[in-house]
Amino acid sequence: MHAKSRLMFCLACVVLLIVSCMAAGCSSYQTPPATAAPTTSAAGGNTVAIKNFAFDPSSLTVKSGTAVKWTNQDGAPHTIVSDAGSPAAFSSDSLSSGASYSFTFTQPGTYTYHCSIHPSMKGTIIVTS
Ligand SMILES: [Cu+2]
Repeated sequence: MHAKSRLMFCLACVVLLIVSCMAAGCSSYQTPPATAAPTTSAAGGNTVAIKNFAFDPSSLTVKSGTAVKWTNQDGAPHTIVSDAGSPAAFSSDSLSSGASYSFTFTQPGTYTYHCSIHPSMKGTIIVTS
């Protein structure tokens, strides 16, 4: 192909891309997947699901003395490990699919934790008095 016609072909591709993008409203490029949105707890809940490589809800508020239960709904193994600055240390074994782990929070405070296998998985438990 001649260099100039190749350039014209590329330009046509770019124009096509822009037109099709405008027609679609670019919505598919701007809307993040639902699982990426931060989730908050439903009132009274004390369970956290682990699914799609995320803690759901990612932030859970419970009263002091509550046992929070995490259940792995993924096929991949996950752990629940408190961050270094957490008011209390907790650490689960590697949870296989369907396995769960519970920890009772007795001190008010903000507890952040993560999955030691997938450091991008982060969660927070807020304990109120
Ligand atoms: Cu994980």
